[in-house]
Parts: sequence; C-alpha cells; structure tokens
Amino acid sequence: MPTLVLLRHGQSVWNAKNLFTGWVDVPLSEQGEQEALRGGKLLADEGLLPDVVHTSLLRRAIATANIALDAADRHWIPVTRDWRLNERHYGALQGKDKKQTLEEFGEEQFMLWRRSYDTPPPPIEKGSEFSQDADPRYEGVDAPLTECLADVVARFLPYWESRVLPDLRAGKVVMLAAHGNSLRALVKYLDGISDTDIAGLNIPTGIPLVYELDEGFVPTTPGGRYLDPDAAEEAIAGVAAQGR
Ligand code: DG2
Repeated sequence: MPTLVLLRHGQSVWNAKNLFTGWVDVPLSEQGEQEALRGGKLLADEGLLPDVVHTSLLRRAIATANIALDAADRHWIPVTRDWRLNERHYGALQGKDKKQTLEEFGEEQFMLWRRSYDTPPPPIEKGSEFSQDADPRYEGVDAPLTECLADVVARFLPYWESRVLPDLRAGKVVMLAAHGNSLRALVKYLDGISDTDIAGLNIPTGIPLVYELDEGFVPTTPGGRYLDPDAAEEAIAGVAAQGR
C-alpha cells in the first residue's frame, strides 16, 4: 500500500519567538532539533522507513529531515529539494511578531491572513530586509511576493503529480519534510477538505503524520495518523493559539 510520511520541521528559532517566517531561512531551535530526533525515533520504532525524501529549500525542513533520517538510520536515502514545498510566502508579514500583528490589526484580519484560503497578506517590498529577490536558490523561479493557501495548493500540486506520485507508484515509502502551510495545502487536497474547513486545520512541528493511500492515492484513513497522537493534539492546540 502506498505510504506517505508528512513531517513539518521541528520548532524554528522564529517559531519560538512567535514571528511570521514564510520564506525567511531560519534555523531550528534546540527544541526543534530534539523534536526532529523524536520524529526519527518514532519512525524507527514503527518500522516506517522512508525510501526517498523530498524537502523544501529551507534549512529548517532540510535539517529536520537530516536529523530524523539519521535517527532512523535512513540518512543515506535519495533526496530531492524543491521550492514548491517551501512554506507559504508570508508577504509583508515576514519578520513580524504574531502577537503584535494581532493587536495592531485585530482578530478577524489576523486570522484572514493566517488561515483564510484565499486572502494573501500584503506583498513584501522587493529589496526589503526579509525578501528573497536576490537569493540564488530561486534563480529561474517566478518567486511570489506573497501567497494565500490557494496559491500554495496551485504551486504544490504540479510537484505532487510530477515528482511525488511516481515515487509512490514505484512502491516507495515517501517522506515529505516541509512546513505548516505547505503541508496544510497537501492535506487539504488529499483529504478533500473544503476551503472553509481548512481554516481549522493546524499541523504540529516534528511529529510524523502517516497516510496509507489506496490504488487511487486516496487516504484509507482520512486525516492520516500521527505517530504520537497525544503529543500531536497538544502541539496542534499550541499552533492554533499562536499570537494569543
Ligand atoms: C510558520 C507558520 O511556518 O505560521 O511561516 O510563520 O511551518 O515554516 O514554521 P513554518 C510561519 P502560521 O501560519 O501557523 O502562523
């Protein structure tokens, strides 16, 4: 049965500081490294050994995959990295404090920017401190200046179809090491979640979420299965409460 392991990176230093991150390339915090290690141990304990891994171009996802795969003794598997797995570009909010943003703009606007399906934050100014326009890793990419979740679905799905599905079809256990919102985009697609209901879905850091898929690549258990459901439940509440 095709098996997909989704892993949001461990806590980053900006997650710990409660800052909007998006495409800013911040490292894991010490806690995040521990979460990645725990994620890898959970995979090993379960005997769920990835054959290939796909990551974003951001070091928090890359480091998480490295640490987790090392812990599961799968550090040697083939890896593919692509900007299409990147976090949602958070536009002009990148680098801003979530609590201050909530206080300044109010709950409704804050949640529209964080969780609505189709309202992007204001675009980031080119050349500003947290923009990526001079970053060589995006050479040749029509990099966005902001994104809503619908934009992430639109840029992620071509990658899913052209790069991930062939691995699943070949019978490989596929791990995707990515981000809160890029994984929300994929889960929305896999589980057929509505544009409205996806607002209520949050993904915790560092806990593997496993999907078994049928021959049509539809999840056999909607929502998949977290390898540590109690820790996931607690961490999901923490993500939902960010900014408060
Ligand atoms: C977080 C998600 O992304 O933030 O960009 O700030 O997964 O890369 O840490 P990640 C960010 P929220 O949408 O949950 O506020």
